[in-house]
Amino acid sequence: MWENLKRPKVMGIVNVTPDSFSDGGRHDSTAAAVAHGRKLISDGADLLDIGGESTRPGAAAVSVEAEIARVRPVIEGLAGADVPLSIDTMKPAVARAAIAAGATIWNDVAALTAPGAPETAAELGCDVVLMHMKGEPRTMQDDPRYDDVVGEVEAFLLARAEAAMAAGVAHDRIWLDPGIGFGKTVDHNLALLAALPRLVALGYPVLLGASRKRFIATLDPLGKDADARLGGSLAAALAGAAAGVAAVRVHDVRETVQALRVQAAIGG
Ligand code: 8Y7
Repeated sequence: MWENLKRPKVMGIVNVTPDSFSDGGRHDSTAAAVAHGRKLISDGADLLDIGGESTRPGAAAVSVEAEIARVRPVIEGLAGADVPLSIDTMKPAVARAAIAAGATIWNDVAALTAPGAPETAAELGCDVVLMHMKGEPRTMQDDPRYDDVVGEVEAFLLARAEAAMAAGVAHDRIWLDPGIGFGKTVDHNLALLAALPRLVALGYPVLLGASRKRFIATLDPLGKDADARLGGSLAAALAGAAAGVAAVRVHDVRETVQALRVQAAIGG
């Protein structure tokens, strides 16, 4: 029946950066982030991804201490809620603190390339999302080039999965993510979205993050503002679902859950 058809899980995004919630101090931003997370759960989120460091091109670097101070109270505040929590960080020390506070997934846009990261992931015993990024956040959008974007992303992700397993991370804890928008032109992003079935066929759960990303505005100039990209975000999520991705990382949880439910019901 259509009540429990298979569809990707929906991972709701909870940003805990000082600019993401109008903020009169740390208590305010913690409370706002926890409230936002609870709202996303009531909207149907299956998972929450909590991040304290902006990966936007040009964003300021955050120290380990500052990043932990941002995310730990939010994870503690949401740990009682009944969905798995993911920590979005490139730093092993932040992942360690987040897992201790109740997170169970490490979402690493640097795919465990920081020193000691694979060993830390193995020791923590958490799930890990290995995402492809070309370059580093500050400069990654300065004329990114590939000979074969799909082949290079696939080879990178498989090599990072091998590195994780060599350090002791179990195969079934590893997720792969093509990293839409991370060192990619619109054509690179579109090639990767079209190649999702090939990434899914690698045998790891695939996470897709296309929500509100800038390529949508390239395809639809009226989507200049990030909050005017819902239609494109839903189109990408539905394409991911059709390709068999395990989860989609989104801002608009309610709308995404509804779209995925209808798509699954049509598919039977
Ligand atoms: C992704 C992500 C971001 C993504 C994974 C944004 C933290 C940029 N995008 N993590 N993070 N995949 N795994 O626009 O695509 O949300 S931040």
